[in-house]
Amino acid sequence: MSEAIQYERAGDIAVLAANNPPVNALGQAVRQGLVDGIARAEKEGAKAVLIYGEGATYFAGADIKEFGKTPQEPWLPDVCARLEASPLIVVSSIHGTALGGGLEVALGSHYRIATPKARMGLPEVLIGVMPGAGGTQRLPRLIGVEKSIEVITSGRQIGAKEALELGIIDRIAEGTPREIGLAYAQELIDQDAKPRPVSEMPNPDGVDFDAAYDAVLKKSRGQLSPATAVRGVQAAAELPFDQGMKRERELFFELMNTDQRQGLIHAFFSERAVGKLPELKGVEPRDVGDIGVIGGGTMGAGIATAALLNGLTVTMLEMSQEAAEAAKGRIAGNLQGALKRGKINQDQFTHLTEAALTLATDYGALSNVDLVIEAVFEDMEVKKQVFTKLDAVCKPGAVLATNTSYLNVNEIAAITKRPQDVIGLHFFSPAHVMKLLEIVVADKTAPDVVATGFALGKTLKKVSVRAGVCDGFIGNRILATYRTAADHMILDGASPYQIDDALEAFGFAMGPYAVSDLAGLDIGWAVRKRKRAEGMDPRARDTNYADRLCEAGHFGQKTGKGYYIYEKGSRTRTPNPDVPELIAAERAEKDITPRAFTDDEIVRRYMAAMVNEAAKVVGEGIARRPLDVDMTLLFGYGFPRYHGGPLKWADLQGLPDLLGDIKRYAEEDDYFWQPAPLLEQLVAEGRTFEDLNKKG
Ligand code: T1G
Repeated sequence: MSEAIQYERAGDIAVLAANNPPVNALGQAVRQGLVDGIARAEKEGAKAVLIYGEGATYFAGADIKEFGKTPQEPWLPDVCARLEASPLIVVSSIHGTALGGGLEVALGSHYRIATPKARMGLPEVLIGVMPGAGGTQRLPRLIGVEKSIEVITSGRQIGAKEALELGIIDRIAEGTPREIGLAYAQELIDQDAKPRPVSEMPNPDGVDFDAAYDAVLKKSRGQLSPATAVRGVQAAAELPFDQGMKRERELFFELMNTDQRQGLIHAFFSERAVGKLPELKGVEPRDVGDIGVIGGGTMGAGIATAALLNGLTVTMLEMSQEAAEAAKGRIAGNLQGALKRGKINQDQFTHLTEAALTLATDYGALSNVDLVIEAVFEDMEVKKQVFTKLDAVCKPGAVLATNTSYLNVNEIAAITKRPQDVIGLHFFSPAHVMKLLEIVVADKTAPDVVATGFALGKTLKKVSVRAGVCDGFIGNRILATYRTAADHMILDGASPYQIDDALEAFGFAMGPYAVSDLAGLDIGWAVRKRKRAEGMDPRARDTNYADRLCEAGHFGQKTGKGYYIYEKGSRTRTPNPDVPELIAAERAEKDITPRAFTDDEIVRRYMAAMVNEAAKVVGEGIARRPLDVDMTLLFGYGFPRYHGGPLKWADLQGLPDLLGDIKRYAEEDDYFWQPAPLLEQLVAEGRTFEDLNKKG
């Protein structure tokens, strides 16, 4: 018997306890242990078998680390079938999260009991596959086709109460999974209960599966797995069980062999790896309980909201009582959202806005906070004034953070007597919603201050990425480049609307011009003016047609007009007819004869610019690893998760072809298209960005 499944007898009940931390993933040893365990129970003449998980959870699914490797027997569908075919009463007792293959093992059992806090689901579509061990065949027999389609294509977790109501489980009981499992198994024995194979239940009624498939595909923005899973559920309605299992397996392996599965698995593991930096091993973060936020505008109020929602107390410092009250209003407005969604109740809302939040207009109020985040106007002089005051009033050891999105954190740190306590914490708007947090480490930032940044990010449930100091850090620096590539395509003949459509077909929720309308065209306008004032390289291709829009007061959604026109109060967009004229005028002014672009070329150029700049960011050490860039683009810039991130996408495309594209584009513009040294090195050495991730 493998130690991954521990076998013991409790009277007439054989107990199979999973012991494969941290999540009892169904690796080969666990699968073998279940098969050996059921055989031994039958041989010994037990009357029932109890299966449960030691530690944090029942089985949390197949072992994703085995994906892409040669599958080893016993295969999970066969394990589930073996349990189900047993003449003994097979009981699963669920706690923690029974997910994917874990729930499928439970569905292969005859009876299912759960603790009140147990959660379960079939999240396989979220990692690019679909249930592959009978989930699409057994679940519909238990809860029907429509509910199964919703559960499987959403991949959501279901609480024990809902699972009981749906009929996924038979019982909820307080106690350890072992206690409640043994009691339930004994009760079943006493009742002379019989095995109850789900596979012998009748086919569930069907629905219009083509309509269901189309609806799911439309919602998935190009991701294949949810819609493919619908076809698996269809087999449950239309085929005998064994044929349905074969159909499920076919569809499962179709998805297993897709780039999207590789992208989504990369995202899954990278999201967990990105916060693990070798240099932070063993470095203790400083305690943070009370924080100060300076500046209660959109960003500051969002940061304060995130902190309040995650158990921190906040002192909001503004220039005047009136401004502080306005900031409180913004915070209360944000918290109303959480109240409406049921994330907090009325008492918690009152506590957060009245007790956990303090308003102040004097820096002295910050003398005892553990960490301060300034979110004042993006101007170096203003930031320096703020940090000079913080340096004077904050207690020794307080962490002084700036939320700047591009200013030089070294320069800010240098104004203080404690540069080791200064760090950048770059939140993304809205700060209480967006998961990305760039932790910008200046030259003198102390390691335990970096660790404190990551600990704060964890408290705020952010995906934190370490960034070095440069203009735009990781995300905004790369954004500036791929956005410029799009602008160049417009000057050369593409339309902003074709570009938006092409990139939305690639998987972005919004194309770059729709995003600009959402963020406000005045932001890009300010950046263009700043770069012109700083002096641009004469080889850089500047563009001014959008300046004309801004000069006319058209800033996008907030003014109702930008690249698109927005009917009052609605988000639906129609192209602004003025824009093509402005573009044509600029092309004429620059003597450019426009040419046609295919959607493929648009995507290829846009992504080549993104990958090339990302390779520079990694090569210069601004980002620690390629996966750090991937997570930045996924969690801060709406990059399609099923591509895994720009550098995972690049690996999947093949770096030599991408470098070839860049060199070809450089023949037209060798200033913008300078191949990244790291990309050239990897191609020369026949290596991938993934090889660098493994180095860590
Ligand atoms: N396989 C391998 N490792 C896993 C794993 C899994 N299924 N789930 C988690 N880990 C690792 C994770 O990488 C991390 O490792 C550690 O466990 C703690 O995870 C046939 C084919 C269970 C809700 O998709 O949703 O079954 O970083 O940090 O926040 O139909 O992990 O410590 O080295 O996330 O408490 C379906 C995925 C698989 C569940 C726990 N199952 N996991 O969250 O901890 S496909 C899933 C989760 C399948 C069958 C198909 C979460 C969690 P490290 P963690 P957590």
